[in-house]
Amino acid sequence: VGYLNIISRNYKDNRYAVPWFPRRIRDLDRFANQILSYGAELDSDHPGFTDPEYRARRKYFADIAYNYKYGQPLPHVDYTAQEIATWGAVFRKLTELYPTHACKEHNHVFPLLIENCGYREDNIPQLEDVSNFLKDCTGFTLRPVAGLLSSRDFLAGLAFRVFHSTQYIRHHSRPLYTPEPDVCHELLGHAPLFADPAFAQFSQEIGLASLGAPDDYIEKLATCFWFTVEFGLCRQEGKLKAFGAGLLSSFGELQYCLSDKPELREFDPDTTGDTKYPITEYQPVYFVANSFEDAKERMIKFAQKIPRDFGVRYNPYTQSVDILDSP
Ligand code: HBI
Ligand code: FE
Repeated sequence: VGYLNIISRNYKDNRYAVPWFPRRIRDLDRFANQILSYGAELDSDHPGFTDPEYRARRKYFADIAYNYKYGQPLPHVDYTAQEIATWGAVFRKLTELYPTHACKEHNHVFPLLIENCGYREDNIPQLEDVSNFLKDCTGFTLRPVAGLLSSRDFLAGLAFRVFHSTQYIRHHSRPLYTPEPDVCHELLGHAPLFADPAFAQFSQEIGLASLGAPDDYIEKLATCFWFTVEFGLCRQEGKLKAFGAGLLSSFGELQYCLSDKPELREFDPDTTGDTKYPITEYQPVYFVANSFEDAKERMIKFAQKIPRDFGVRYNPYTQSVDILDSP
């Protein structure tokens, strides 16, 4: 496919070109220096904005992620007693709700994380241990990230079964609130489900669909990600359960999402992908998936509608993406 020779980063100058995308897992190193905001730059309404000690700590975490390269062991962090206490407060509250509110896959994996990865009220698990555990289960791995990535970059990681994870923790003044992802959100919300084979496949399909896709489709895929991986609900044995990480890491919203207040709709990428959502309050609408397999099948069908003159296939032997002639 000759036109792939002109894949370029300034693709907007060239209407025949395709946005650059990673072809090998090592290529993800390129994202490290294109984060949207460096993890240490806090907004004035951030709970840690006026705390110099917290800001110094955030700089430390941002720097280790910024310098991380594929293949290195994930940086081991000694968390302070105050940071562990914050984790403990979050861990204690959320684990009260999981048996009744979380999907069965999350409840299946959680005890394994306690057993194998140091998930405890008095210990913040190391990314390295969680990543190794996930790798054994589904091939998913974690990569530290210094701040927010663009949707395009963040989704591309999923094509390689790589999840970009923050490593810092929220400010101790408000343990049950965070305006951004933190280690509680990543390890309590996201990590457990990446150990589930069907959920891992579903996530990778979103990632593969995103490679080289036009901007408007990246937006639709990011919205599908939002309403599933972040805020998804599913029906299991006739009961509504939460599987989205934004829900499984929020004591307030995890209860609210299963109450009679929000509106529920069936997950379908065609409509879900075009739904607007607020990012600073509880969701007024949730989408319900029948199962991870069904959600995955729907994502594959949706991906076929993305205008793209080539197909992609992940090659696990080389951890690279093969480009196929028109699908
Ligand atoms: N970047 N580091 C990081 N963490 C996320 O959870 C994240 C991101 N960028 C975009 C994003 N999430 C989503 O909201 C979608 O745009 C994919
Ligand atoms: Fe998240």
